[in-house]
Amino acid sequence: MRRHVLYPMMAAIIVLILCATIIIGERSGFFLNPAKDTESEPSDDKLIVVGISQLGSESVWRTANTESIQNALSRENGYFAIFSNARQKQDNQIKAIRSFISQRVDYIVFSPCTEDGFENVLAEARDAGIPVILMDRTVNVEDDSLYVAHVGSDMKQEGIKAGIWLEQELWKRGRNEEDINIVILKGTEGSSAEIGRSEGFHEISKNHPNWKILAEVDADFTNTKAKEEMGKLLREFSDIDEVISQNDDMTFVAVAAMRSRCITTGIDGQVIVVSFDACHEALTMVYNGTINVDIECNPMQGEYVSQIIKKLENGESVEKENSVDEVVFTKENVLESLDSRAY
Ligand code: GYE
Repeated sequence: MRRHVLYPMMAAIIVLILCATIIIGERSGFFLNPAKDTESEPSDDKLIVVGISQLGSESVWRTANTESIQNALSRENGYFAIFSNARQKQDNQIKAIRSFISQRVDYIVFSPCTEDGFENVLAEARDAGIPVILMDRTVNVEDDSLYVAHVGSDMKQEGIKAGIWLEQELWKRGRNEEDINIVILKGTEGSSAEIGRSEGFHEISKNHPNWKILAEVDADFTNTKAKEEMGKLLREFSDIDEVISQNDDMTFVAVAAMRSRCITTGIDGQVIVVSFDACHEALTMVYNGTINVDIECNPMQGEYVSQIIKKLENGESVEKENSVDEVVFTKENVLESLDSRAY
């Protein structure tokens, strides 16, 4: 064959071989950035697979809690997280946990909407050899080997803090002998957050016969339900001295409902307002004086959960109860935390 025919043919064959190599290489992942794969992110089979069953997205607090766990259990940190939002429905949580069990995840992180009703599904997880870590709320089970650890707040302590704050406040105002009419907007009935905060507050209120609890209503930790319930309470009672609202989202609408009826709240107002959670917007209202006190509940629990998983991976033992640090915010101490509050 002549050279002027042979050379172009050889060149074409080489180009074809190169193209085929590139295509095959790309499909097999050979040309993926090797530095990224091997150095900054662990390979898939080294990732710890975690099923996260979050109970819902009902509040600002919950959004912060979800972000915290998703950031902590990221791929860069060595995790493959499967996230499920139960939209405040127990059935959805049970389904999510069953699905994690059938996917044979390594761990389950679970924030239970209510305390009761999870015994069977937790037993299924334990039988499958999958450790369960409770985040935020807890469960009511006879056998506490159904979960390995709980990371969250001491909700009863939070309720006690609210009661003690009120005792001291009424004393300062010289109103400690006076009848004080109280209404309570409760969070989701049967959730450990509602049970603990209610029990804690009652533990203090029972020492004060002059504290008259006019009503305790379930407002589900949501602003929609709280709007409805607060409206009813304001129609029913014209002489409320104090509103205790078990989370900030409910507090916002309670304060707005009172304002729309020309009832003033807070430090110089007619109605004392006690809130829980301490998100940025509520802390701003504490600073402005429209909310008297906010009992902090710390949602940044993801890092603690991750540390527990890493310990279990190393075969180390872990504490069953892991409480997060929390503060009581009033106008006196709120300013120093206001700027840094990210949620
Ligand atoms: O206070 C509330 C949320 O369980 C502590 O749930 C949590 C509570 C929190 O909806 O805002």
